[in-house]
Amino acid sequence: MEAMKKPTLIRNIAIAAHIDHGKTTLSDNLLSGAGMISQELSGKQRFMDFHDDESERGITIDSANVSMIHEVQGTDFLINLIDTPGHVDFGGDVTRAMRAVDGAVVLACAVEGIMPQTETVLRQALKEKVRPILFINKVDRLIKELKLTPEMMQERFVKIISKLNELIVKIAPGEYKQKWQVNVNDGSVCFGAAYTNWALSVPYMKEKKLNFATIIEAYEKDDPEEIKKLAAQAPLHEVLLNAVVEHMPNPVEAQKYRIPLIWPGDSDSEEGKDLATCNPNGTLAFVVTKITQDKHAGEVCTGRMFSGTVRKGMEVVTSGGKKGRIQQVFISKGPQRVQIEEAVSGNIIGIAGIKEINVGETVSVKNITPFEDIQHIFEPVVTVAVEPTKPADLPKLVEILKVVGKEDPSLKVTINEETGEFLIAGMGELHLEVITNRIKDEKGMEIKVSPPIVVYRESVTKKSKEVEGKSPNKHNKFYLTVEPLEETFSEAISNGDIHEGRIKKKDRALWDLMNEKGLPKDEAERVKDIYQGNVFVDMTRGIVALNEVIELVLDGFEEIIRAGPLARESCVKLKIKLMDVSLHEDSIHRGPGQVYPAIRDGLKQAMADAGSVLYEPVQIMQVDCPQDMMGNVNSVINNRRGQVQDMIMEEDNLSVIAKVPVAETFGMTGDIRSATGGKGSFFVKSQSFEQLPRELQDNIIKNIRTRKGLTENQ
Ligand SMILES: Nc1nc2c(ncn2[C@@H]2O[C@H](COP(=O)(O)OP(=O)(O)OP(=O)(O)O)[C@@H](O)[C@H]2O)c(=O)[nH]1
Ligand SMILES: [Mg+2]
Repeated sequence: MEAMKKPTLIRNIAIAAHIDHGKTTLSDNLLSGAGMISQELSGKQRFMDFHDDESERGITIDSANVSMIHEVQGTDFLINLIDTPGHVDFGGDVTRAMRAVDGAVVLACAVEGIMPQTETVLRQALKEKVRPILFINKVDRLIKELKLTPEMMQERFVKIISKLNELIVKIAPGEYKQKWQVNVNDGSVCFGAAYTNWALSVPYMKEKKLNFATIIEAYEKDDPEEIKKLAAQAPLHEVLLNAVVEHMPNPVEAQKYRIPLIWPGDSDSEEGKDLATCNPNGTLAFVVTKITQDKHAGEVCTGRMFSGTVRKGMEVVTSGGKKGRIQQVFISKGPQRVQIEEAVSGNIIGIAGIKEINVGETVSVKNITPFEDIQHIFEPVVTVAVEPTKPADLPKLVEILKVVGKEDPSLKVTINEETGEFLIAGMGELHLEVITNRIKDEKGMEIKVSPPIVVYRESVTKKSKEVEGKSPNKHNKFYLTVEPLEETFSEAISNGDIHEGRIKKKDRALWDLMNEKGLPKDEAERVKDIYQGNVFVDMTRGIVALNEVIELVLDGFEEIIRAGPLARESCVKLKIKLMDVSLHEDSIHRGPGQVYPAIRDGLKQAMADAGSVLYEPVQIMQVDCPQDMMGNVNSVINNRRGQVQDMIMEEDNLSVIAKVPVAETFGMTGDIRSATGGKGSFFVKSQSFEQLPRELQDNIIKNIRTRKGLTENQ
């Protein structure tokens, strides 16, 4: 494994696509090409879907990684590959995988083309400056099922390629809109059939004198031996991995432009230079992108080495402030792990021995600026309550939930103080079903699970008057206003252009950016905190001793954001301005016990005056079905408070684009199936929060408050 020691010989890639487009089949076949699983079994064995529930359901739930060697003209390259899930409920795993890689092979099924989740995974890749190339899969179906001629096949490819390129223009940052266009002539587009193990690209066809007719002929003979011959002439692994080596950046090239995006530290510092050059002799920097529990090794962290060398026995610190010693260093081969002595920058590896670490954290030998948090596209909006069947099992359940929450950072686990139930929030019904089943089957714990409910958000509709928040001793007064945050600014926070956190330094560049994103200039210069999509601005001047209490003020602000006044759901899109303050002269009388309640009181009043409202999660979804089923599909949507936004007809297929509140989507899979005689399916395109219809608000607030056991004044 010489290539492992030379970053320029490494390529780190993710396989990403819409559900069922063939990612795992393709990954399996790349492995068999590298001699790691038998040729006969690949495509059928599902080596990369090694969890029991994955093979039972036939879908990928966890991303899995594997390292393999690929030779190009006498040089061995190391390919570290991550197979990612396609179902939107497991999209968090895709986002996290993108931190570890520099390139993504985006698959598109030749029949279905670019689907909603294709756009989402592309977005996830480009957000981390991960370069996409395209693989058009299931080409056999164009020949066998649709009986297309070579010309028609080409037409279809052109359509898929242009659609992807349009999306790249739309989503990619700046210069990459053009630089990262995929092109059939240079080989950054390949096509084939993962299932039968062949692939082609235009350069490869020229080199080997193959054309579309060759493929069609092979299929027309209707003899499996002919397809095997085709696979021998144009082996999938050779064609695709050649393209990967040629078009994907190696870690040294990639880190030059990725580090400024994902690492906020000083680029002129020693560490900054090590990271930008992927220096194997530099300061250690390893970012955790996945944590799994292993019976023998304990907690295993998989992640990306961005600089330095990690060795067995090394003493390290995490960005969470924990110390540990590296007990093992691994490379992964799907379910197996192979221990190695050391690994240099540029690799994707596993390490064991550090406890109390979370996904996203940075591991080093000293305190260095940690990497940016990994920003997820969707938030967990569906919740179930769980409790042990036997009350005596409660402590064990607490331990299990800790592990579950760590292995899957897309989950949010909280406890309902009133009822003692645990609330698990996840991305959707399927996500929670998988997680609660794993608690039962894999962790061996009997639990009762409630039906799913959605989470809400609190916000305001207009600007409040200036209100006075008074401390219990009446000596400290805070004058506040609250109003809806500028939409453009809110977007800039959610897409990561503006980072969250408290702002202590004078930072002209940041002020300008905030102004450009929609905050008035005088406010931008006075922002003190950006928290969960809300902004706190200090408009006061020259208040003596305010700097001594400002951290407490911000604590109070964040507390209200986490649990708003209407129903203790978290707040979004608020701009809170501190207009004036009067403080007790003696610091003893302006401690946390005085400041917190004053801020809470002020914000509650201000929000009530600003017309507080509840937001509910809504999904934009695409329902695909035959055209004559339009009426049936529309009535399922209408019965669920949904609105049809668009209908696209293509050949015999109809795609209905609709907006449906998440609270109304439970059980929808079954309804669509029966409304379409099994021929329809739906996919989530995007998700956001929208104001709940007024007429539902009072009732829903009442229900949430009862569920949470809140009294009138809480
Ligand atoms: N006809 C045909 N079927 C294929 C091809 N590649 C994969 N499939 C089939 O498509 C289905 C989905 O394949 P997977 O590899 O599990 O797809 P995936 O993208 O990993 O699915 P998720 O991870 O759940 O999103 C399986 O039934 C495969 O056998 C192909 O080239 N041609
Ligand atoms: Mg899969």
